[in-house]
Amino acid sequence: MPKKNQTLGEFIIENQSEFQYSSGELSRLINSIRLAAKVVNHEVNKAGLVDILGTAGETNIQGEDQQKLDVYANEVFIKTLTNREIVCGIASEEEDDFITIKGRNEKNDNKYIVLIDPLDGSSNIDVNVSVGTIFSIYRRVTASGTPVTMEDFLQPGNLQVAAGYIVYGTSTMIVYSTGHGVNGFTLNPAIGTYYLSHPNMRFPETGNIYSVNEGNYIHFPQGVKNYIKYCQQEEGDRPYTSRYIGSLVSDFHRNMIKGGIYIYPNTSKDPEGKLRLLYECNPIAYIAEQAGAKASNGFMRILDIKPTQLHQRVPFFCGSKLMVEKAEEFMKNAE
Ligand code: P6P
Repeated sequence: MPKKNQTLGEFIIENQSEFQYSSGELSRLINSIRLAAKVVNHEVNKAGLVDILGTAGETNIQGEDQQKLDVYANEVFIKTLTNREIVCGIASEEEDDFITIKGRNEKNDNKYIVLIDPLDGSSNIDVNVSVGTIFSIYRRVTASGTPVTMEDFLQPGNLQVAAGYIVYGTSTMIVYSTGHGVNGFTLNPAIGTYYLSHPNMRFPETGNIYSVNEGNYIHFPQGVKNYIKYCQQEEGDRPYTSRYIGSLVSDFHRNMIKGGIYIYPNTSKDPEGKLRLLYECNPIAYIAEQAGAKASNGFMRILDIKPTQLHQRVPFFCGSKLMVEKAEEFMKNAE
């Protein structure tokens, strides 16, 4: 049973036996994500100073080339995961194609692949609003010792062995699961240690917050329009509260603590939706289900979707079980 204020390192060691595969490697994988998150957090937290230090594409006062933070975050996570020699492949929102990583002996005999959105919501950085990193972990399915192929990355979300996110907010937290519930760790920046602050996180079965960009209302499917009107009606515990940060990790994290639903539907402008299946929706859906919530595309479980492309988009309805089921009811009735 997780103990409050346990450090992330102690938690990983104490619980690695629960992991059904070679636990040592997963521990090292989670540890590498922990380290990369600290490095990115340091840069994100001084983003406001970038104008003094030099903006992206220019040189800062130390004469270093200033990078866009999402490009910087991408490089930090790829370099950290590569140096730890745990993964045989990485896919990232910032990379057109997947990256093959050779192990110590120049062989491809590492077992895991990672898919990552290194800095989601990065447009919020310039306005000092919270952003996040999202990661998804699978075992490779092609033969060990051979280079990874697209088949290793196009696995359905129900085969994830671990997933999680880092939210760079009023505090920096890592929230992740290896299939035995969800735990949240808060960084104490003074000493660079993460402490178990949110043991065994459970998503409230219902709630009164809905998160959607209502500016797109006229482009929404009729079922989404009808559900939004339902949220706004004066009846029972409604009208609900509308809260939309514009950063998936932050909206999801708040809803997991308070109860609520996040919706990014397909629209007439984006017929497939905006969010990416492999490194945004699947990991968030994994966390949601591990915490007792639901995630669908409006009609079917996100984790059962068989991916066909690395950067494919899907409509996304995610949050409190009863709220997602009500939204799915409106989608079905509007068909
Ligand atoms: P819009 C950020 O770009 C993101 O992928 C999610 O984090 C966020 O919820 C959504 O897109 C915001 O998109 O179109 O409402 O600005």
